[in-house]
Amino acid sequence: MTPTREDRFSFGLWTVGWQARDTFGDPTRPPLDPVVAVEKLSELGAWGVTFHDDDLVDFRASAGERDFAVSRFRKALEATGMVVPMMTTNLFTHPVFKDGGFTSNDRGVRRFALRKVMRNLDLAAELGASTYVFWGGREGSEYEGAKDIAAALDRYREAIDALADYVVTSGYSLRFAIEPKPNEPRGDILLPTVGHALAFIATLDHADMVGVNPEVGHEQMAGLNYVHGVAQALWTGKLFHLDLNGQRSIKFDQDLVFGHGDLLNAFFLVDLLEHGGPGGGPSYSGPRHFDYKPSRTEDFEGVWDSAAANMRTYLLLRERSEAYRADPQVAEALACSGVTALSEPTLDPGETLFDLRRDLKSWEDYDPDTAGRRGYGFVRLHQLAVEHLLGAR
Ligand code: GLT
Ligand code: MN
Ligand code: MN
Repeated sequence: MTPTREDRFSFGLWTVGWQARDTFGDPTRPPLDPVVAVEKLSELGAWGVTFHDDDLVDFRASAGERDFAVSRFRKALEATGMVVPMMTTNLFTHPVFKDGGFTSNDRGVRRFALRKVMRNLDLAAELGASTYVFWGGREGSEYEGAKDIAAALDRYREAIDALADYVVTSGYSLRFAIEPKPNEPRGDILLPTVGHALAFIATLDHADMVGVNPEVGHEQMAGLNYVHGVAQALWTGKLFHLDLNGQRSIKFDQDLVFGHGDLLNAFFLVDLLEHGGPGGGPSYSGPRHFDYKPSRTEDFEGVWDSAAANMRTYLLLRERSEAYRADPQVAEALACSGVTALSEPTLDPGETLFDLRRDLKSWEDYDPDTAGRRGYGFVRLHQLAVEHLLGAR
């Protein structure tokens, strides 16, 4: 269960570097040097590190300070072999963004936000990142009357279209991934779920280069099933990246260690990512990215323990999912439950609904009462998953 580079585990600098400042309390940990983060994560077996512009160097820093920070960071990457698979922009901390970046009611703020993203896109291309994430935590409102939602979506689209155009024109090979979240810090955030984001993406000029970055806790905050959201993103070819962590039910964003929330959902997630659906649906080959916050109670030892825990839990779940898949009783239960039969198209090849109307077996001779008495055996199937998860099989 030792992570290797092939596992493609990555962490945000803002995760292990979180100083644990919350709404009610001061930081409980000192700042963490990004270079130390790279070195420690590398030692633990991670493959990549991701960051916001301001995680590395404050956006108000001078050109000299910025160059110095970037070159130190680059040296740490070269020395460890760590890569930067994804980068993103902080459009939420500074007061200028209190009403949003791309969708602020203030046009000057919107133009400033575009500039802040552009300069970091240049750096992302320079560092070889392949994905650029957009988490619009401040794009939203507390009051219905305070935001014209149609106009805000127009401005959001305008921003993503313009930035995609900038990437294409600059010859960068970056793809965008929109990260949904229902609320926090705003009362309500635009593009609150995977479904909203997918519908928005379909309206974009460069829809082909924009996908989603779903986070476990964010879907669960909305009471949604993360595995279902990820499966639909995979099905549409839009799972460009993902944020793994843990969440306990509908409450504030907890950002717990992966698996420390809904463990069964995490099991089925790993099963889906690694193998695709039971009927052979698409699987995922991108980074396994952890976006968690080491709990406020932890010192630095706890920070590194929790970073390692994310990867170890993923590997344990992967091993459990392989045992589940290889179990002949599971195969039999899947068949009895009709799970695998769902892959068969409902109509025969070339068959139309006019042909179906002539098939007496489909209506005239079909007995819905008999069909309605069928047991699906889903509980037995699920218990097999629980037993594999508990190591009982
Ligand atoms: C922020 C947020 C995360 C996002 C990050 C990307 S920043 O910490 O809580 O979910 O993925 O901007
Ligand atoms: Mn996230
Ligand atoms: Mn989160």
